[in-house]
Amino acid sequence: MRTTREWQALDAAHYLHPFTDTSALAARGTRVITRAEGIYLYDSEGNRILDGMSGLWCVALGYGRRELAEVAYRQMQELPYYNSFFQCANPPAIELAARLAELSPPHFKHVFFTGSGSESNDTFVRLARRYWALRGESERTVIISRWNGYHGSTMAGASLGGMKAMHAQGGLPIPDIVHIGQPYWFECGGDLDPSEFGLRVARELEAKILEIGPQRVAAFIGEPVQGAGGVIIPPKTYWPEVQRIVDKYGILFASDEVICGFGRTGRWFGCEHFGTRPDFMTLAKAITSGYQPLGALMVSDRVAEVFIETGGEFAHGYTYSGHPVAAAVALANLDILHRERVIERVREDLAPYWAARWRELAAHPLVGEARALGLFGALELVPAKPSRQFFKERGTVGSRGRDLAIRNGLVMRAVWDTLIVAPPLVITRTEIEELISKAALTLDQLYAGLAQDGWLPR
Ligand code: PXG
Repeated sequence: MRTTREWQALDAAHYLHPFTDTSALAARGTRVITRAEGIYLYDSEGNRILDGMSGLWCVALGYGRRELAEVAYRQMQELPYYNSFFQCANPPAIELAARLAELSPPHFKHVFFTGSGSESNDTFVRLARRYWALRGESERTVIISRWNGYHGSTMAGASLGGMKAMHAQGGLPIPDIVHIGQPYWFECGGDLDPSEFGLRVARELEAKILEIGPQRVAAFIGEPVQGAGGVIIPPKTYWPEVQRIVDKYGILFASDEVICGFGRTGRWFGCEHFGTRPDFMTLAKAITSGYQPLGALMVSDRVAEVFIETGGEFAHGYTYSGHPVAAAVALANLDILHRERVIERVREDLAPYWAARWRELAAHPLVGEARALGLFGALELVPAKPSRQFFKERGTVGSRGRDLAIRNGLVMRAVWDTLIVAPPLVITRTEIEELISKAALTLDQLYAGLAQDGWLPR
């Protein structure tokens, strides 16, 4: 085995990391994660770290599930790969298609397989535009999305996303993708109460449709809860109003379930938690608990019927669409989610406990708001409560908090000055207590450090 220093040197010499400042990382040295068990990661220095982010929002069942490894091993021996292009399929992919149809809301019976969330969203863009073309409305090409949404890193995924820093690199968004405001009350709500704000921001969708011309709008896409944007839980009024508007204008609606899908909210899908009726669901991440890369696009009957009845080839697909090993692992992952009643346990037992404990962190002088839903958590760090003003150099305090958390043995993610967590769905109450106490310790240390450095009002 190499030493940490050797790995860091090789990494710095050759490895370009996603969403990373390469020279800063090279100076600091990458953290090498060597193994994991349950909800804990172990790095090459032997540190044990509670994984508050489920890998990257995906490891729902936690690490070290032998059953998933064995299924992959057997499938690799039986049939490691074959494509789904030339009138072929394989048993795990067929079984998974049927299983997803069974799990999804009843108006979903068809699925298109991909290798990731980004590819699922790209597939949505192509399918939505093709749907309108098949219906003889080929001028309907515009897709409406939201600022600060995250839908992936491919050209279409990053275009749908509302991250301006991503658009600035590489000439995005691609044509006919436009953005409206996000339901982020803490930052954007001003003097409105959350429910008024939820309605106001939902109605930006209607205003945008009218501005573009309803006959030009193909679809709207949104995450039920924005994950990478900072665990933004919309006011209760938001989604019903969005649903009313997409229904009124008959435009297609995609629920990006890449993070919310498979139990994060306490329901199988985030749209079920919020009561919306999307035409598409984009899936990835926890579909395999991250043990294999896999994505999928669920297609509603309304859309699938047009494709099937009109016929003709949909000229789109990936080498790994319907990968047999990924599909076999997904099936086993879904079996375990059922057998261990993981999602029911989140909904009925863990989520209420989690929400109560997490929201207590709002008593800390640095925390302007502590949001929780299902097994999501977010802390808004502010210099002076109850004002919802952020720190001046936005992002510095959050990163400092995240670094302290790691030193305390807890992975949290910083989105500017919002600290977020989304632990594995199999976390226990005792482990929740450990997570909360590590988060509280981190807040205390951060507060003391900021006070010392003159960041806090006296
Ligand atoms: N949609 C949503 C809602 C996502 O969160 C994607 C699509 C894209 O999935 P792929 O599999 O192509 O990465 C995502 C991915 C973060 C972070 O820092 C979040 C994601 C990816 C990378 C980083 O929170 N989510």
